[in-house]
Amino acid sequence: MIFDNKSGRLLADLIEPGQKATLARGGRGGQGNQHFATATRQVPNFARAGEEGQELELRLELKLLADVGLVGYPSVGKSTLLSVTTAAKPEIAEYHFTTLVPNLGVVYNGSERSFVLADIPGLIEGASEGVGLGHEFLRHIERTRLILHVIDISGSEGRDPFEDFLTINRELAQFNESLASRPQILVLNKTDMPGADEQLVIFKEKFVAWLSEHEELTEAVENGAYRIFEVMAAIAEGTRELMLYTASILDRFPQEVFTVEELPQDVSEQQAEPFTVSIDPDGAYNVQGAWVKNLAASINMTDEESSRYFQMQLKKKGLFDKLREMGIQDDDTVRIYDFEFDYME
Ligand SMILES: Nc1nc2c(ncn2[C@@H]2O[C@H](COP(=O)(O)OP(=O)(O)OP(=O)(O)O)[C@@H](O)[C@H]2O)c(=O)[nH]1
Ligand SMILES: [Mg+2]
Repeated sequence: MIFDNKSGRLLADLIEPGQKATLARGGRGGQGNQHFATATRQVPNFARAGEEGQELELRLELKLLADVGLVGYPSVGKSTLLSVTTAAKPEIAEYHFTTLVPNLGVVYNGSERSFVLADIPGLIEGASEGVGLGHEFLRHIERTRLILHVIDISGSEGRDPFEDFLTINRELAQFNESLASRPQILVLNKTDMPGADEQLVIFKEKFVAWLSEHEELTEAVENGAYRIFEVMAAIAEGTRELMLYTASILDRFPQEVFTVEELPQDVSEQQAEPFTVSIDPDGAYNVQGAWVKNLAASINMTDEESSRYFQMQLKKKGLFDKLREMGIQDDDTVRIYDFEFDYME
């Protein structure tokens, strides 16, 4: 995604390989002195400098293009899930924030639709305000169609699994409302651990109550989201069913489309006024503008032919008409950047 750094406007959103966008145009090229050569003037003393191009300060943002994103607390088993369902080999360990950068894998499901699965670093409370690592990576799941919300259902780290679910959802909402409304599938992992069975019962009760309070999710539920899958990622138990199901409902959920704003004007429009004229305190007529500046810079004023060419260009662009309109008199001074000359009707 390419943003204008000053205004923050999104100027281009490149999502296909090889896609291109022109954001700043170059100026018209210059012409060397040979361009002005004639039979009698083989080595002209003047050339025309090129026009200035457009300048823009851009901010480029990389976003992974995954269909499905894995989110959850640290150490709940996101990377483990990625490793048993794709060919990716992410690092897996029992300490928090094992995953430091997002990992991608492709889930192949035989004849079912294959899809790209993104594993991002664990989120913790406060991630959207910069605590923990996850905030940096949430943008990578902004384009996903579906989120697999992984939860340690055994509560092995002493947290309440349902509170985890709510906390992570709050994190998503704080980062971006549209991420909060991204349909989810709940992946209750570590069902092999002590305590998991009891927690499962409690979790499901709370979840059913929660769902009934969220009418805005009805459509997503009807399309197959907000189902619970119980897995043991470590031994790939239940993971194949999970991925087959994910593939089967994926295309019911669209990928978020970002609005690209209109490109800035091109150079010719930007320089529609070739010059502006103002009157300096000393009474001189001051001519300014990119076009005239370029022209003046390219002219060798000591060369008679060159200065004639310069005057002809100014006349063509209507400078003298403009000066007359402003009431210029013979012997008044005209100032064009480094040059000054006396006006003579
Ligand atoms: N008992 C049990 N342990 C599991 C299961 N799945 C994963 N683990 C373990 O949980 C720990 C964390 O797993 P990871 O896959 O690294 O967790 P993560 O969510 O990617 O963690 P971060 O990258 O730190 O956010 C590892 O020690 C895994 O072996 C499971 O089904 N049962
Ligand atoms: Mg991980």
